[in-house]
Amino acid sequence: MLKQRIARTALPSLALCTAMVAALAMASPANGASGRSKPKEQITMAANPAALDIIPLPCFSGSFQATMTNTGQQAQFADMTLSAQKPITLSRDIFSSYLPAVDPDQPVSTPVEVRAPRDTPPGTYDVLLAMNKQELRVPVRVQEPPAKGPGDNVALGEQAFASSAHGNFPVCGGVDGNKDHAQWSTRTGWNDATPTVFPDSYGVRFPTPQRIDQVELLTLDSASSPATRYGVRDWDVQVLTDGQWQTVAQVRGNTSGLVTSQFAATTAEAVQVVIYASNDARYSRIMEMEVRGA
Ligand SMILES: [Ca+2]
Repeated sequence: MLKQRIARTALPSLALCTAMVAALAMASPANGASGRSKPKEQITMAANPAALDIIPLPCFSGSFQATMTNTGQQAQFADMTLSAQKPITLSRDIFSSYLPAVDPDQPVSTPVEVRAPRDTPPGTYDVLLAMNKQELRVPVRVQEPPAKGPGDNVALGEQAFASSAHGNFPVCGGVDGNKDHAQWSTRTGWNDATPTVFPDSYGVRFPTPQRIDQVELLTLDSASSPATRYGVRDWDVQVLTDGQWQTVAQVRGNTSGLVTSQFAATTAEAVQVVIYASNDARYSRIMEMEVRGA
């Protein structure tokens, strides 16, 4: 069921400052009986957040939760189609679910990742959620990318990689610009997934070779989880030049939350740290890695 074509009806402007917006679908009664029929199909669509800001770099994707809720009196299957204005891309283009008719209503949600390729012009792009004859617009505001000139952090938002990544600690967390140790475990840092097994490695690849001479490594150092107990202890800093990794700095016996390694300026395609030990001998934890050049 629900295979009818999506009608692209014009939407009234929506108040988008709230955390949730919803559009109501109510199909016509199955027959023309006047005033007696209960609505058979009554499904709401929602997006949370209702609008999002993203930066056109590989590690700065955004996401929202797409939700369908059956507020009617009959269980049904529903198909939500998702589309995006080019060049924005989405992690899925359809969301299908069985929607029970229960009281209280039972929303069914799925995460949708939103990406803007590098060099996407700043501006507002539409993501559209459609179902039956209703449509919900999710504005995606593409921001200016951060400056990457001399002295700037050239790792910010670029493609991070790691030997492994623990569930809630994605590789992008170490290059997202968030250095608030109190927010550790909110996807703002990287943690490996091989407890007690070393070495681990974590790095970032540049879109074009960068002239660099400094790596700042912030390891976990919060009030409850100080670097002396949970930070990384021993690592090498390596740069990738002409496809070969070279060690340019070494750190041993660290107990600090921030270590700056400086080295002779070199042109690198990527930078990584190879971690040999942490202070709890279990996990490698990086809050942020910053890379700079003169
Ligand atoms: Ca971070």
